[in-house]
Amino acid sequence: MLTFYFSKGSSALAAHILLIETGTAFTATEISIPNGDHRNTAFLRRNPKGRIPVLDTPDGLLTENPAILEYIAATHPEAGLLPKGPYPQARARALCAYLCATAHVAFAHLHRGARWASKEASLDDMRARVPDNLADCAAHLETDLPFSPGLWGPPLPSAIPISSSSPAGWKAQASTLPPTPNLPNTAPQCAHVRPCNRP
Ligand SMILES: N[C@@H](CCC(=O)N[C@@H](CS)C(=O)NCC(=O)O)C(=O)O
Repeated sequence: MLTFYFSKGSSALAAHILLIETGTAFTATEISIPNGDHRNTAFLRRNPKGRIPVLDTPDGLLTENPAILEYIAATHPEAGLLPKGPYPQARARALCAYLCATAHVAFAHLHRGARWASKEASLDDMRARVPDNLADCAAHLETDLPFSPGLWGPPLPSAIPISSSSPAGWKAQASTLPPTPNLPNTAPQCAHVRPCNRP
């Protein structure tokens, strides 16, 4: 039995969706980021990084969205979540890496700037850049990355783009984003293709 640690409205949604869609037996434990549960001693013992999501597997703990998503894909080959062949697989990993290491970090500059700077003026400056940086990410995802059936599961890899980059964050910035008809950038838009992806 797996245990999945999540916070509502966080990037944990992507893995949560895949756990449900693959019919995995798991227990979900809420660690509320708004309530500060991710900084509690008990949770920090589990994940000293103090981040969500965490997946407790029979082999040990897993952190980092791309690793957790790939673990679910690898343990459910019948679900066809990871495409076949080195190049399609590398493209799928490129998508997850971009969301995790670029888009998510761009959004983190809104509320987590203190990780990188301490002067109030620097924090203000970082916050001010968030809409443009997220718009760049959305435009890049819209045009350059593959959103085809078969990439992280049919009919759309919806769980990955909207969730690994924090649906709440994208939604908060939605008015500043360029039109992205190929990129389902809010949870409600994806609800019809991935029914468990409801806010
Ligand atoms: N690189 C990590 C990032 C995880 C992460 O930053 N998660 C956010 C929630 S979306 C979090 O735990 N935030 C709490 C904090 O930054 O203190 C991943 O992809 O899993």
